[in-house]
Amino acid sequence: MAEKTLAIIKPDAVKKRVVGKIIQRIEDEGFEILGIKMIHLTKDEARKFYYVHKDKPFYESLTDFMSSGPVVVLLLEKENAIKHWREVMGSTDPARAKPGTLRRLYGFSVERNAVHGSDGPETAEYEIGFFFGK
Ligand code: DAT
Ligand code: MG
Repeated sequence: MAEKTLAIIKPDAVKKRVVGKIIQRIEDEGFEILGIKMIHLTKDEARKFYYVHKDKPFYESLTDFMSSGPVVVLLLEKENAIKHWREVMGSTDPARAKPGTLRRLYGFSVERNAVHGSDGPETAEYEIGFFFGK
């Protein structure tokens, strides 16, 4: 069954000029791009998007980073899109991510890790609605 997920190319990857490489990988992995846009999140929007992490010690730093420059948000569709996209991204910490994964290739640190992906069906629904509406 086709499933949707939300991907973000984070400010560090945009600054590194690897947007094209990441989008090429998305297509090579068989995802259909149903929506794509570049936006610069405000601090408040970043806070809202990462609300589930509001009590974490890295919340302020993370939302500063995510509002520090433009990001590219993508609505992706594919069989098992959520799990597949998380596999392509790799572990949260680029140093621990498997070779060939996007975070290993382009991430810099646990915080500046190049890409985001929804972690489950409910999160995907919330995150897709957040950027693309219903
Ligand atoms: P993921 O993005 O792999 O789903 P997460 O949902 O646990 O990871 O965290 C969201 C983001 O928050 C993550 O991409 C980077 C940042 N983050 C997570 N753990 C962190 C930590 N220990 N220190 C700094 N930033 C962290
Ligand atoms: Mg997460």
